[in-house]
Amino acid sequence: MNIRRRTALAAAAALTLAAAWPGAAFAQKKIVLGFSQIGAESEWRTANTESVKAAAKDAGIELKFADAQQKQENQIKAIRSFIAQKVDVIAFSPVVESGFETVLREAKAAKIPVILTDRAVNTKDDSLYVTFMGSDFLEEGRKAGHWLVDKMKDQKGEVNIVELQGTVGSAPAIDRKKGFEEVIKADPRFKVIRSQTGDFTRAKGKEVMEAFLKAEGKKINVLYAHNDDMAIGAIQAIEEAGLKPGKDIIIVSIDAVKGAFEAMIAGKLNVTVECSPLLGPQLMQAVKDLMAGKSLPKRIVTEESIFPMEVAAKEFPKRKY
Ligand code: GZL
Repeated sequence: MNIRRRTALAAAAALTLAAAWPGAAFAQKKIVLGFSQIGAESEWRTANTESVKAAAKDAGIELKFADAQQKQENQIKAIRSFIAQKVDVIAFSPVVESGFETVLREAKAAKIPVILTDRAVNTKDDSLYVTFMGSDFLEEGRKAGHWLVDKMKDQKGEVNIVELQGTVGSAPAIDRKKGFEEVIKADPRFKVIRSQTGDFTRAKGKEVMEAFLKAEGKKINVLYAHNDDMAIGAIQAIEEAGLKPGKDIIIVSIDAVKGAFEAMIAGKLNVTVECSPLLGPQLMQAVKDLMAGKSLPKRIVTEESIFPMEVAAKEFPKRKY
């Protein structure tokens, strides 16, 4: 039975009961949302979790929250558990783009709608999810590329770039790499001389940057990090190598979390492209609309900005994550 029919029947039943038993306070059945979160790998992810939990509370939605510790098998397990519990809606941020089709088919067979938040899945069958809400990662990569091309416009000679990629196979890592390269390929001075995953974490970002510095040393002009946490880890490695982050090595990053603003104010990070984690309110509104039988757009894009170090001190007090 589809959502629309189920909701109409529930409303009719409630009205009948209310008429037969006036004065009884019928508490509207609470919507139950099952949410599978990737983990707690970065400041961004922590802010995203806080936004989802606070918004569920404000919306009066019962939230069943599962943290997957960045493991796909844990997300699949959580989604199967939500299906078994017969939740009303399932939402999740897929840790990687592939490998979710089977479990999404199981949710469809159980007539439980699925909302993708933050990251997308790579599927030809878009009936497996109702909507995907989140950033345009390709555009974030392009913004990073355009900022760097402009920053280096008067620089003579080669611009040697090392790249810290996000989680292998994840939508943000794939598209931030693609969008950045789309822009810099127009100028032969720009060369990505090393590129490796730092898995979106500070610890791995530092470790990989140490290896880049050992291999390439003073040849490195620019670091492009797919998120601020890896950039902050890399900043530690650059300083431990006796170099000045933000000066000897220009650093371009993405997310615009608090740590990035603190690094820019200290002159150690040059720019961060905004990627908002504050998806909670939008998600709860989508859940409510879905349960009210409204249709949702297939894609809801979050509008975002870019913050160079020159504006960091002015913008920092206004930041919400
Ligand atoms: C982007 C999000 C990424 C962030 C990282 O929407 O999926 O995952 O850029 C986070 O900080 O770990």
